[in-house]
Amino acid sequence: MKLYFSPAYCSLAVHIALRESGLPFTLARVDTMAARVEDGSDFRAVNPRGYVPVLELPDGSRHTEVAALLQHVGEAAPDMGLLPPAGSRQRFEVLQWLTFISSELHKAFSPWLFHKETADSTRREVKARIARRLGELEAHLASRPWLVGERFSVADAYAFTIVRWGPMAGVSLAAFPALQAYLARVESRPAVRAALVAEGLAHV
Ligand SMILES: N[C@@H](CCC(=O)N[C@@H](CS)C(=O)NCC(=O)O)C(=O)O
Repeated sequence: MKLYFSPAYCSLAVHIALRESGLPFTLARVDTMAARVEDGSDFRAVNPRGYVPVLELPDGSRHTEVAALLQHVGEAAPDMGLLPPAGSRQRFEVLQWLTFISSELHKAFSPWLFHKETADSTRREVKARIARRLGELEAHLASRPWLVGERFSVADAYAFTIVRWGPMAGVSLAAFPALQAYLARVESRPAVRAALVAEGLAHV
């Protein structure tokens, strides 16, 4: 598999899941602003929508949408426990968290807080909304190590990726100690660390 990514973007979630899965993969770094892949090729030819992540499968087909890609990676490595068995209550919970993170957090941060054109009034409202959603995560994680059950899942890879944007986007995590501890817990995982180092977000 080949992952088209940009450092610290939402593609980090899929990158983490791939490293956690133990599956073989390669990385292709993308400059989304310039629509260029690191080899100089046109990224619009890879994804006409212009965004990462894109996951290219061994058969050459290309796929998008973080939540779907995470499910694919989890299913491709069933022994790693990144995605609970189909039909189980825990699978249902992981799917709920993936959807919640995608629609309530990811798409609140991006594009609203990452574009200088966003009006201050909109920015304030979006930040307040994100803070309310982070408050829900804080309450949930105050009594458990991971979003679902006793194991790290693809939902944690996604939550980590998006919640860590908070301080960069002016959303303080100071009021969320359980979330801060959660970020540190996720970051201490060797596969997560390796993904951060590979993206230039942490040092060896
Ligand atoms: N619906 C897509 C959105 C992906 C997305 O928002 N990607 C952002 C980075 S987090 C991006 O590449 N933005 C650049 C652009 O849209 O030009 C998904 O869920 O995967």
